[in-house]
Amino acid sequence: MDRLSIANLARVPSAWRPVPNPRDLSLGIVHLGVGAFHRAHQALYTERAMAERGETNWGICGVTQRSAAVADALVPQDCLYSVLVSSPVATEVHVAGAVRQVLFARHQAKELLERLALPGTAVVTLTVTEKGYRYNPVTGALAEADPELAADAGGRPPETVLGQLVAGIEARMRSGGPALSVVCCDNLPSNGATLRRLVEGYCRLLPGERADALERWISDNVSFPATVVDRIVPAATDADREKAAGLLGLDDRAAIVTEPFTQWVVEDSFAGPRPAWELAGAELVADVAPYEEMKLRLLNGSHSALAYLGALAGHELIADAVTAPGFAAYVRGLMDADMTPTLSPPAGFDLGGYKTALVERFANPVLRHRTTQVAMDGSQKLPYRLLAPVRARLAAGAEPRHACLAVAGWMRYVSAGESDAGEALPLDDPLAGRLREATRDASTPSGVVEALLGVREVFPPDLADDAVFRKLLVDGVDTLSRHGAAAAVASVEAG
Ligand code: CS2
Repeated sequence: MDRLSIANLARVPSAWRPVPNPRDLSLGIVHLGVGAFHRAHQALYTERAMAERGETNWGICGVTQRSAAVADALVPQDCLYSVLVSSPVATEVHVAGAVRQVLFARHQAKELLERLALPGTAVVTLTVTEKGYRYNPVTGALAEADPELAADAGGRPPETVLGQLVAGIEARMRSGGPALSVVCCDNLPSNGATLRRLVEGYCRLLPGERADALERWISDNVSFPATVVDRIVPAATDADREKAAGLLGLDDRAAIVTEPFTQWVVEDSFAGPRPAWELAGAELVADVAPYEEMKLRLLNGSHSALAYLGALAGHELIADAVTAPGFAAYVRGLMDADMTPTLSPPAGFDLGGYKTALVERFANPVLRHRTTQVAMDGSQKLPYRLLAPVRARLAAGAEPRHACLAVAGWMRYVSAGESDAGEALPLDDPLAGRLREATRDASTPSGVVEALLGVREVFPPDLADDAVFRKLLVDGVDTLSRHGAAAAVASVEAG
């Protein structure tokens, strides 16, 4: 079968083809972390914004950090890829065309720095996952002792995201380049301010004079708008690629499947020009805060709960977990009892409708979103998704039983390493070694809880010392180990 490419685009039905024509685009955005999420989210908003405004200057240079796989899939097909927007009843196809170049940072560090310095590059966006920022998720501070950051600051061609970003900004400063907007599109609390702080922290790892000049230039010329992003985009599978090939009549090694829902709330604080994303459905607002906790706690917090408890109960997919007996009621209980009292949603917002829609989104069977994919990097995700609301509820004198069962689910997932039926569960986490080591000799529920509460990058001391929290966790791990996750979920609901 022929490969998807610009030359073969004419064979794709015209309604599915990208607008504007990819041939006409020049590069205006550098995106760090050109994975499935970016390609099904910001890249589509950008393409649509150009179409609405009749602009052609926002083509995207996508950067892949750790593996060349994305570049190997995209480059031979002129960076085109299809997005299959799938609900249980229909699939819409779009061949996306805004990504115009893909760089593999490890091998093309020089090209990346040059691209970041070019005056035509006005916006940098990032989706590098929580761990890509090399920070402490409890304090929000840069992991200053990280050897990779030190190696980048020492002058090797940068391999970390912060190293690449700051080296690019420095090249831009030296060449007298214009202002730059750096837009974090990862699920981090206050992601704009957080990224600014991390960038400043990284600058301070550089020799004194360079650090001072850079910090000044950044403060005068670089803005870090905050954003809230939302769209469920599972890692693509062979079945997805086969489906795309069947629809397109062309081989597409970079096809992705996503859900119809999409949301992007962007703080309108850009240092220079930007695509007219609002014409593509993004909400440009003065403050994203009211949207942020709602999304991170209700969607991502529930997602993590379903991932750990669902994987323990033997469910491969999030959709299987949420449709298993008791799980939807448990997730709704988690949202209503433990999350909602901690939120300040935008005025007039239909929170009940949002929560109902979330359970429906999780249940979309076409997505094939694996519980073990969402379970990845729990040490980075738990603090903002589950522990922050738990802390707020404890401070209000409540007993957040649902959320604590989810945290206990993570503890059981980490310490048992297998599901209730004895199937191995992968521990894919930057702290995996520490977590395994901490729980190796823990043989009782209280031993497991004690060992993991001692991991300071996950649990701040005041939370680890909270007696109510501890008791709920020990009860949770005990029930999970004796009766399994399905029974534990049912029992928390029964109260
Ligand atoms: C998920 C998110 O993998 C995960 O941790 O919770 O990627 C989630 O699908 C997105 O944030 C949805 O917007």
